[in-house]
Amino acid sequence: MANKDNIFATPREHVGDFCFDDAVADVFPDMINRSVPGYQTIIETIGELAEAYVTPHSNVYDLGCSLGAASLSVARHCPPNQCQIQAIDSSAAMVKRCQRVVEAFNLPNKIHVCEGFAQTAQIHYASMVIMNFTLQFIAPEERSAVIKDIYDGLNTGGIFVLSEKVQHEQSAGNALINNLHLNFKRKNGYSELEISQKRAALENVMLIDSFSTHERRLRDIGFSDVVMWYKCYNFMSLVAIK
Ligand code: GEK
Repeated sequence: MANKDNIFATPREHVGDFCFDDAVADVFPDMINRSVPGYQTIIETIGELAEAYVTPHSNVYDLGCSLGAASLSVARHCPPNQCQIQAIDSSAAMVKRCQRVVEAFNLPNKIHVCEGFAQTAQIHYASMVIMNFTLQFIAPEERSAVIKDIYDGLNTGGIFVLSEKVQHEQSAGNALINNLHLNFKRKNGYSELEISQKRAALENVMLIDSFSTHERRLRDIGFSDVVMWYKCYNFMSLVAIK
């Protein structure tokens, strides 16, 4: 059973910035499943997209892989030895655990786990690049350059899967989707204290864009199509096709 996320359950005098340290990595599966609506659907669908788009002998990149859920889904959905999967994360705590998870399975496709930043990942001969809730942690002014490097490293016909928390552009609609998400967290057992302390911790760390900002950026960089295949409350997942 996954370790329960109690990180923000006790009152703190000062709530510092959120970071992906050992404490977070230890409870991460519970945290993400109770916080992101449809997380398992997104992970499963990433595997289905890999089945359709990953070409023989190509590379797949999972930037901000955490414990490797998306990489594992790709590895299991593709035919044996179809691709090389590069799972990259900037958190040493995540990388250490991800390596252990990957070693625990006899996978049909190889996953290389390494510590590094999405901003400096060397993307080449890729048929699929995944950023599953990672871009939102990268400084807004760096986002276009990261996506341009992804675009350049993708083969024609390759896909970029981008999942993000988003904001609605009008305040009434934004309040509506935020409230639905708050109810989702309450129903999953988070207290008001946990919700408010986590919100404070993420305030300076997770800066979210709207769907139209994401779509414009992807199209400006050159992607030929941008498909929103998943949306629930303030969470969405896009596929951008080169
Ligand atoms: C999943 N994709 O389970 N470069 C690389 N990694 C980064 C960077 C960066 N610049 N900044 C943050 N990270 C996963 C879930 S979690 C989403 C992704 C969440 C890493 C960070 O260390 C963390 O592991 C991950 O991005 C974000 O499908 O917690 O909301």
